[in-house]
Amino acid sequence: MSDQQSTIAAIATPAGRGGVGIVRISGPNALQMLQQVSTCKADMPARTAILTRWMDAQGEVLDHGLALYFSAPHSYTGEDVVELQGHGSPVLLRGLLEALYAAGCKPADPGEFTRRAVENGKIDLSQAEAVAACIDAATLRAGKQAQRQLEGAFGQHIELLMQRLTGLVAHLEASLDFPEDEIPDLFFEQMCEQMQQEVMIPIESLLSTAVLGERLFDGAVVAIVGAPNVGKSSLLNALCGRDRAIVSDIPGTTRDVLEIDFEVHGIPVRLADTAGLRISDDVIEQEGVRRAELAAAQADVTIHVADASRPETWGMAHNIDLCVMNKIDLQHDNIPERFIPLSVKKDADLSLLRDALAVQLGDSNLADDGLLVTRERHRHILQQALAHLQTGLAYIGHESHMDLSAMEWRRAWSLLGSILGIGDVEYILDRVFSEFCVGK
Ligand SMILES: Nc1nc2c(ncn2[C@@H]2O[C@H](COP(=O)(O)OP(=O)(O)O)[C@@H](O)[C@H]2O)c(=O)[nH]1
Ligand SMILES: [Mg+2]
Repeated sequence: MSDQQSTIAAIATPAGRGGVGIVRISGPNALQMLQQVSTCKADMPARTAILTRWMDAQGEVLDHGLALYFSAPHSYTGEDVVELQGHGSPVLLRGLLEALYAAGCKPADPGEFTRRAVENGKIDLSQAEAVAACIDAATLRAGKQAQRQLEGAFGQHIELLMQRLTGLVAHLEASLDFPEDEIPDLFFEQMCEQMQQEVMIPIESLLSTAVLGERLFDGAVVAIVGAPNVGKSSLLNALCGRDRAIVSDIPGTTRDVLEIDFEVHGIPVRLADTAGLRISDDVIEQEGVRRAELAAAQADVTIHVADASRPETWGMAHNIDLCVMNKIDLQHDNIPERFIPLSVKKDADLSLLRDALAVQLGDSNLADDGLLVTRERHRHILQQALAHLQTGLAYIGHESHMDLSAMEWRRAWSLLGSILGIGDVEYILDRVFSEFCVGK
């Protein structure tokens, strides 16, 4: 539990210089702290921007700018909150922070503002995680998904499943008090059917989005492999739209693994170009080949590039996810179906390859994202909850085991609740907020 009696302060804007820098204060004495360090008066109105000056502990002016006051509970944290917006000078912001500490503020822990928002019931834990996800999002698509979760859509869906589960558990528990022959034959059958349709299938369909959802935020590593001189480096340059890798007609040009970040349909991808796979006497090239093989083994997706004019480059010993037949400008007959045909040099239309890559990365529905499971934490919980629901289902109808069903289902309910931060979740909060930045 964060110590909510204290008033905390932190710089909310990123480290370094910038146009504007913001210091945030939250807690019961926020307004008093503001008065101590600035020219603001005690009757400062809430939700109004006031131009003010703030001073260091010796009374010397540090900066001037806007003061905003949000009175509890109508604020981000649910407590009294003050924001001071001054110049984005790291030294002056630091000076203000020191003045606030001298006045009695405590330094905020990473994510403490958001943690207080959760503890005060302003947002649920999945929304708090979405705050971090939205800040960390590497692509616009990921950012939009984080926004959706921040607005509460994911949490509301979980809440709905919990409500249905509560209804079913209550129904089952009520039946435990009746003698068996008074319960209609279809009662348990219908209950199982309802449990599956209304709770388990929705959880399964949520889980089916996890590969894409997690990739959207964690990214994926894609390795390009193949024989020397087939056009691997040309493909990397074309895919990322920059002239990054050296392209030449001399086999064995690429030796180190060259990595570049780009995105495919809004999924962050680290693309690795590698040395051409062949037997070589050159020790440096041998090392390049070893690294290429390692990169392929570690990648989430491997793209094998072959040269249409050289059939000896078409075969591949490794586990390959996608096959590209390059240089079809030179030769385009008898190309096996598993290859995506293209010519990087002559007509670099990479849309087919991009789409195929997106599918490999879990993006089978290129239209609307809807709700996605974007965190390992959520996926684990949903998997566990589903397992308990299944176990509970198996006990149903066995007279002596019915209370076990209810127990399993209640366990699933608590698990779902831990997604939202409901229940005894102190350790979960500690873990979730340890990943936050200070000032958020
Ligand atoms: N004709 C033709 N040549 C290509 C094509 N793509 C790449 N090349 C040429 O093939 C040679 C090897 O390319 P590079 O990208 O360095 O291959 P890597 O060794 O697999 O990385 C270079 O001379 C490229 O210009 C293509 O689609 N058609
Ligand atoms: Mg190369």
